[in-house]
Amino acid sequence: MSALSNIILVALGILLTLASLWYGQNHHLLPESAAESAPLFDSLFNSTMTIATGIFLVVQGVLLYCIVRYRKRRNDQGDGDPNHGNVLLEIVWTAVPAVIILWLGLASLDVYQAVYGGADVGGHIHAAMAMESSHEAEAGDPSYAYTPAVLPGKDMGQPDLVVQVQGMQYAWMFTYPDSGLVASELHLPLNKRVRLDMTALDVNHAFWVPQFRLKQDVIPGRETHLEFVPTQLGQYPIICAELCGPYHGVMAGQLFVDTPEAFEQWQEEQILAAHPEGKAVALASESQPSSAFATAYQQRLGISPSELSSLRLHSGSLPSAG
Ligand SMILES: [Cu+2]
Repeated sequence: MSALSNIILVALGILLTLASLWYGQNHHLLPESAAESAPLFDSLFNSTMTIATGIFLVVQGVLLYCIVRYRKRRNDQGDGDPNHGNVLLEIVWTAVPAVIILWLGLASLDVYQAVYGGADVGGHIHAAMAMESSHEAEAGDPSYAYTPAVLPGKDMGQPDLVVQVQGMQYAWMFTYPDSGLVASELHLPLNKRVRLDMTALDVNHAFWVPQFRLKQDVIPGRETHLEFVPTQLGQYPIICAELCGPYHGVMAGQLFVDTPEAFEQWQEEQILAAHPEGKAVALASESQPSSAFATAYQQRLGISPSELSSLRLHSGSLPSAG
């Protein structure tokens, strides 16, 4: 090879590396990231994208070069030079992908363990639950007794909030055990560690929030978990990522990341809406009856301020609204 073609080859290599690195960071294929662990996935994805771009450019470049360089020329009736293998080339194109695959595998494991803490998030059949369900089957009871599972060896610190998630054809249901609130929307406070304890009521579903880079199967008779910290205020779609029936495509929920204050207020409003008998109590016990919060409820319930002040109810019967 001449010195000139060596220089051209090195220059092409540098150009190709730069192009791959640039595209790996600027592909815009991912939605915004809104959870603490999302950047880990993103950096792994970007690295994969960088490598894939490099390989794509090399393969397409060599292909184009060969098409032009070894094209059939006029009056050329020959078959080209006889080539029989190239041991060095074969070693290189076996070793390079092997190293890449190995590295990707290890890096993926790293990210997986960082996000899921090495816990068996895929859900395992708990011995007790398996026994329980087999007893029920014997007894002819089709209903399944749901037992909360213990997270095996997960060391992420205690979550600030636990929400039970139930997937069913074709909706998501969220239960907040601390307040007893059941909602069709998932509201979470910003920058708090959340654990979702998930199960399905009928068939397999999958809980997927693309902006959080989290996806987890939701399975009847098992409990699976997700643990994460939402880091960006906003509204995000919850998508069912497991074909679960004819209306699987419409099985979508909404996830709201609220400020802690807005989260508390939402919870109070939901509890009030779910317990109409508690509304008058809440209004009567509201320390500032003229606040926007109370006023809204007065108007909605059609209670006049004089009626409100005549209410003599104690606040003890209000379900824990704060
Ligand atoms: Cu589903």
